[in-house]
Amino acid sequence: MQMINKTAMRTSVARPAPSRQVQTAAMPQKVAQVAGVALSSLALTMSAHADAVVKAGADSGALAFEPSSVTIKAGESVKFVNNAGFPHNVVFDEDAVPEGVNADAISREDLLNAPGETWSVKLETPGEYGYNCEPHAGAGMNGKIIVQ
Ligand SMILES: [Cu+2]
Repeated sequence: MQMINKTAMRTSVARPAPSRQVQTAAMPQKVAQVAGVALSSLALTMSAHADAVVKAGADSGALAFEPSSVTIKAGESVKFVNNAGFPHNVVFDEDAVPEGVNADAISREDLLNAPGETWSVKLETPGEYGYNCEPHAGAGMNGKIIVQ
C-alpha cells in the first residue's frame, strides 16, 4: 500500500520535470538524475502491466493451456510459453473472436518446438478470443482470452 502510494507520487512529481530541466539545461548532471528517476518510475509502471503468461502444456504434462482462461486489458499481450507435451501452436477460431478481428493474423500456426520457446500476441479489440492448439485440438487443448 505504502509503496504504491510512493510510486504514484514519484511518477506525478517526476513526469513534467525532465522537459523543463532540458530546456534550461543549466546542470546536465542534474538533468540526467531527474531523467533517471523518471525512467525508473516508467519501468515500475510498465512492470505493473506485465504480459499475461499462458503455459502451453500443463506442469502435469496434460495437453492443456494453463491457465485456460486469462483476462487482459486492450493493448496488452498474452505470452505463451512452451512448457510440456509440445509441439503446440495457438490458432484462433475465426468464429470465436470479436467482430472485425482477423483470426489468421493473430494466430501462431508455426509449431512451438523448443522447450521454453515463447510467442506473444498483442490484442487491441475488446471481447472474447477462443483458440486451440491444432495438434492437440482433439485432446481438448484450447483456451480463451478475455480482452477488456
Ligand atoms: Cu498442443
